[in-house]
Amino acid sequence: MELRWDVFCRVIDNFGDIGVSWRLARNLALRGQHVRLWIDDASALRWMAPEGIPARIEVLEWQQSVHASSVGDVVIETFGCELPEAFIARMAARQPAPRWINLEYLSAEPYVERSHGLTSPQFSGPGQGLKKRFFYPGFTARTGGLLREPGLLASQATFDREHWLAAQGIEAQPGERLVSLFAYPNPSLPQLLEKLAATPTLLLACPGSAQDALPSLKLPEFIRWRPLPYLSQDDYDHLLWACDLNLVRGEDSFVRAQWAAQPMVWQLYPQSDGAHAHKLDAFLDLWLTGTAPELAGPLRGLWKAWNGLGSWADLTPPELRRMRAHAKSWRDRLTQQADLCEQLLGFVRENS
Ligand code: TRH
Repeated sequence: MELRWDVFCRVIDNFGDIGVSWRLARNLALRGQHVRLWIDDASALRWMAPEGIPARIEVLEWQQSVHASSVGDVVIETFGCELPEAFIARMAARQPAPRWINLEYLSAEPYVERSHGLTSPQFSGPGQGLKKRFFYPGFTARTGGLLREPGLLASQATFDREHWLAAQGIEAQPGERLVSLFAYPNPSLPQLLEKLAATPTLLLACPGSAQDALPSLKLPEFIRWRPLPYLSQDDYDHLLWACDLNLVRGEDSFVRAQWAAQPMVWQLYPQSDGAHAHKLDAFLDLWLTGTAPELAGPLRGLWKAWNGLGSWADLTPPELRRMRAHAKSWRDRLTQQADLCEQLLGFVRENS
């Protein structure tokens, strides 16, 4: 089924909005779908997608959607970005009506399973008569799953780590492990470095707060670091595959670290009402279900401490070998689940 999709994205801050929308557009195009991505600030695509815009995708100015002469078969509103009223009015006038889907934020909290697939009929306003459906990504069978390209695992299996690292000019010394760091400003960076220092480490810092903070920190003896430029989305994946430990943040890099199946630590976007603490606990509870307490305890401790929600004192980071085994079994479990685009296509078919 070849459909026309209108995906709307508003960049609020950081790169998650555009990162997820772009990945969604690419995933749909890979499955033969046609996508118009309406976005208010596409500037990050210059580094996220330096290879250019693939066939079947158009990237368009958000404002132009007001004058669009047609509406696709499916309209995706990412993260409740509120479509322009003029576009909604065109949606309401279209015969048959387009399927209208709100793609929500990723969480492992219980409300996700309860809310996934719910419908909100529009009783008034320009969209009167339309139905908006809520689509929640997630980690369990009763959610919408996670974005994963069809060939992802096959590309991982043939990835040449040494070749990729050499091409980036990244050279680890013998015995040194590689750690990627993509983070929000985090006062715990010195404590993290202390904990990492037990093993010689080359820290690869992504642009942003880590690169800003590191030059003024006194590094423990066994830690070296180097800044990375913004990588394309594909090369950011390669970085995650190449590293022995990945510190990731937000939403999309967090998902990509799970596909990478390497040890990881997640930093959540801190919210003033503390909502991120519940979100973290919900994920840890699910992720660590059935994990031996000797691994689960230190992992939980490390993740909480990195998020400012637990103490660094007496914390011994778990062995990477054990973290890796856990990461692989979690990845294998996730791959049993239909990916987000497969589920989205099914959802659209069901609701036709
Ligand atoms: O940038 P983020 O912090 O975005 C976040 C999340 O969307 C979060 O849910 C939201 O509440 C908050 O913003 C406001 O982290 P995230 O989601 O990992 O997005 C980063 C994107 O950037 C992702 O698609 C990966 C991509 N990326 C690259 O392509 N190259 C790079 O070099 C780096 C560092 C990232």
